[in-house]
Amino acid sequence: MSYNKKPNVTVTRKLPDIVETRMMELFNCKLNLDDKAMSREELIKAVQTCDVLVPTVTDKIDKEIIDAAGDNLKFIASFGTGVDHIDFHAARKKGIMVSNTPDVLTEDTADMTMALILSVPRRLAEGERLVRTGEWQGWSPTGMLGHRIWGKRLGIIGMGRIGTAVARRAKGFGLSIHYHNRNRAVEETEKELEATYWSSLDQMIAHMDIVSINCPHTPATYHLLNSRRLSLMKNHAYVVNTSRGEVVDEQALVKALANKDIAGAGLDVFENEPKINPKLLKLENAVLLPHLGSATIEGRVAMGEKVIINIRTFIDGHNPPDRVIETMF
Ligand code: 8YV
Repeated sequence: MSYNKKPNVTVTRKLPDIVETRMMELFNCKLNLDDKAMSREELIKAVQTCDVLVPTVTDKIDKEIIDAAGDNLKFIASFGTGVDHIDFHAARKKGIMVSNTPDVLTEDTADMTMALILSVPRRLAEGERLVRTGEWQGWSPTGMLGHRIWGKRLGIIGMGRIGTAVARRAKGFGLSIHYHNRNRAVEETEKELEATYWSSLDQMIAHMDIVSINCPHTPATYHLLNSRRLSLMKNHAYVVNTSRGEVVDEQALVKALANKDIAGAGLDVFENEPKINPKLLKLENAVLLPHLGSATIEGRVAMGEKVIINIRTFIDGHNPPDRVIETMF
């Protein structure tokens, strides 16, 4: 596919100014300057008129929307790494290519994962609340005791780019690294991280002090951490999720937290975000963040640059560097 004129590109959300400026120079762009998430009707209208759609995680590009697309829509250049908001198979069937923005948010997301790994056992958010509400009575030898990080076992579910970056950080904090992944990591990585591979997720979960979810949400990982698996965890163990809410059965997690079947959870993502299970809001042993994993200006500009490169290569008739392929699911 090669375009003689500037392609019509619809961007569904407000992107950093520098990204939008460059996109306006290169493409015939429809931007969303007031950043109000587009309704289904608006999305359908958009796919009927644009050549390229740039959605984000907040747009559900399902089969119905893809089927409504005009013949001109040939490329969905998503702003983000996860592509679970797009029905990839419906797109492929219609000859629409999909790309994402991997790599550039790896370190930021790993930082936020590490922040949650530290925050939950050390009761950071609880402590902050105590100070802000004026209820802090001063230091005491037994006040607000948490649990030590150093020497504990971290089990990483999904040892891809982000999982590996989490492991590198965690090793520096004295955690021993354990992981479960579809494929075993290369020997070099295992050696560097002194990582132990568990082919059985159930076995790994049962032995960990902290479990971090770093796998993508796919049909195979939906509710991977369900009530059965949560019940295998130790009572003193913590769950951290910076991937997608759907990987955890949130109802089951809330129950496990409320019953103290597990000790706590650090969540940056939720099953029905931005709606949060009200029971979760009441739990002191949960640290809750508003999907901040990749929220750095550097990261978001780099994601925008990737979107631009993917669109440019596509309209020049080449394979976009971050083309999403079947085997990712
Ligand atoms: C992004 C993310 O900000 O890239 C991802 O998969 O989860 C986020 O950090 C978001 O997806 C942007 O669309």
